[in-house]
Amino acid sequence: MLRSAVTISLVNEARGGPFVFWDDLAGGCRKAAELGFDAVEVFPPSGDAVDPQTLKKLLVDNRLTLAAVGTGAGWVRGKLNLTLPDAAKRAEARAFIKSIIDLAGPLGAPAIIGSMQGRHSVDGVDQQTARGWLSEALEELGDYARGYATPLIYEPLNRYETNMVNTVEQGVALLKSLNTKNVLLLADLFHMNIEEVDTAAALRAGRGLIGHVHFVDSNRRPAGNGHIDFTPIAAALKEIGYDRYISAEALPWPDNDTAAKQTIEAFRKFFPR
Ligand code: LER
Ligand code: MN
Repeated sequence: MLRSAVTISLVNEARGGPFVFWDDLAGGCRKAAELGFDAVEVFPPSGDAVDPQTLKKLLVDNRLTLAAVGTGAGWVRGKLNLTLPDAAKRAEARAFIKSIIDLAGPLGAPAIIGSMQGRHSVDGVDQQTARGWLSEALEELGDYARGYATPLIYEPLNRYETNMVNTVEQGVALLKSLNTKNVLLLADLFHMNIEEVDTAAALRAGRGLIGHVHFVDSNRRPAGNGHIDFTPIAAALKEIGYDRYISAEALPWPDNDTAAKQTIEAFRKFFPR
């Protein structure tokens, strides 16, 4: 069954970013439940910044599940990523992601690697070398997540945020080159609107390898406030049998509560049960 989720950021340095709720984990969970969301997606400052028992209690009390946990704070706070030239920094980046997997995994949720993939052709690291380091990290972290019976989610980003993987097609090629089968792709409709020729066709081409969806409009406002046509996208997700989360990673526009409300209404319109 497709499930709705909404993002909660706890990262001060990410202010201005595309997260619906901010700072208050308990308040975000309560509002998510009130509006009828199935789940929350959490963006924490680090793996140990959120007490697992507190998070578990908030989920149980609000009858929510945990959709995913983002690792992006490793980059925005710690300037860590998986393709930095310094081996010690790359190792720190992997340890950071493992700490997020250790938080999310026991609650049945995957960690997401987005900005932690870094970029090639900066600081003297060529494309092939960066690709090798990224692949090695995905192998190790994908196997690590398997210990919790959760996938690892890898996110293609638009060209202004990375030059590693920008499209679903490139993501599929990367995943197919790995030995681990425990890494799945994140289809972020904002990034796809910039990079894909045809978002619905790209989703169909990702059949079997799409593990998470970021539900958002062309301008990163909540779905319904930009120019993305969600009808063919919803049809493509149905056609490929996608049955995981549709998660609102969108700007809190015009404000947090309205963004959440608009998103759950759009979810119900485009993904009726
Ligand atoms: C994270 O999910 C994402 O989409 C990135 O654009 C954040 O930098
Ligand atoms: Mn995203």
